[in-house]
Amino acid sequence: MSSLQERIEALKTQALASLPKLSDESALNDFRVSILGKKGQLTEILKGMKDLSNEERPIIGALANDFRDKITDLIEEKKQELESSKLNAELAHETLDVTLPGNMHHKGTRHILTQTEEEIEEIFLGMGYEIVDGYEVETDHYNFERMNLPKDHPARDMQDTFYITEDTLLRTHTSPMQARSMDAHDFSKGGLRMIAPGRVYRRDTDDATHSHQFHQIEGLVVDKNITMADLKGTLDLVMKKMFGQDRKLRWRPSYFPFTEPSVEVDISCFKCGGAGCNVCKHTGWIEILGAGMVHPNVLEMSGLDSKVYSGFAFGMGQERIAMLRYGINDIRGFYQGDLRFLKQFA
Ligand code: 2U9
Repeated sequence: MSSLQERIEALKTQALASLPKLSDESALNDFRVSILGKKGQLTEILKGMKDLSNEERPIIGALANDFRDKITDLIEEKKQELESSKLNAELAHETLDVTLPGNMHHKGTRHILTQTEEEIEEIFLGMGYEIVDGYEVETDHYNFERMNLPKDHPARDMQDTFYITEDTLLRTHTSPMQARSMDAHDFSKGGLRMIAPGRVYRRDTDDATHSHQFHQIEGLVVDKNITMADLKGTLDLVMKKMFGQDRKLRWRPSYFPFTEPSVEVDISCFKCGGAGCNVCKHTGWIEILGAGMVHPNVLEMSGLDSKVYSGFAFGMGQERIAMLRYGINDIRGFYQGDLRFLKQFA
């Protein structure tokens, strides 16, 4: 037997004995390099091939190739074995106990005023109204002048507010958005139907029923031939959707500078049906909103001919609606962020 053959056999014996003892991938890699690498033992042995006779060379070559193929296969097998036992060990270690209690995630809810607003918006969207969001900081012009409340008008006293400059203020109603919408609307393409929900401000002393900030939803319809019958029909439908199909509406004359004629609207009590209870203060009726036909001056200030165009407008307070509905007796609850209050309306 040539010495190369002996060396290959010896290497094979030694390699086959060591391979099963390897316990990790890094040791396996070192093992591979020590045999098959550029400076590995097999490579070193094969350098002696050049000194062999022509008869010996193919025999030793075949032996070396067999050994290289076998050890390469065995190394690959060992690699797979090490990988799967590593994975099994990790899986055994990371076992998930599905019986452990989870972490509680507290789910919030929309604020009761948001819920009230969205419910009313849905009703008007269904009737083809636009919803217009707008500025809380307004000009004197849009908040008062355009609402037919010139500088010396006594009704300004009821809507005193917070002034930023002499001409810039926190809006006292959402009406400026209606005026802005009228300005922007192209009446040659048809009438305007819109509601403007949002926060408004007034100079007030906060108590259970008053707040210096509250939320309104105002509506406006302007087109040719709009009459009080349209106003009555619309509000009758909306109030029935909100408070029940059995509701009756009562219309009382009133005064607002921006509407003429103006009305205040009561609904028959949704709790007692009109017999008298604590909700309706034993009158059978609940004051729910104000409304009227848009004052000709207000139309004219938007550039509309009040002999051709007419409109109706209305306004209601979101807090008042929610308070009546849910028996809330202190308006301050809406703004304090107390979860005990808010969670009741989940
Ligand atoms: C334009 C023309 C007319 C809006 C109107 C009321 C009647 C009204 C109050 C209800 C309770 C305010 O929240 S509240 O205090 N609102 O009674 N609002 S008519 O009239 C308009 C608005 C804009 C251009």
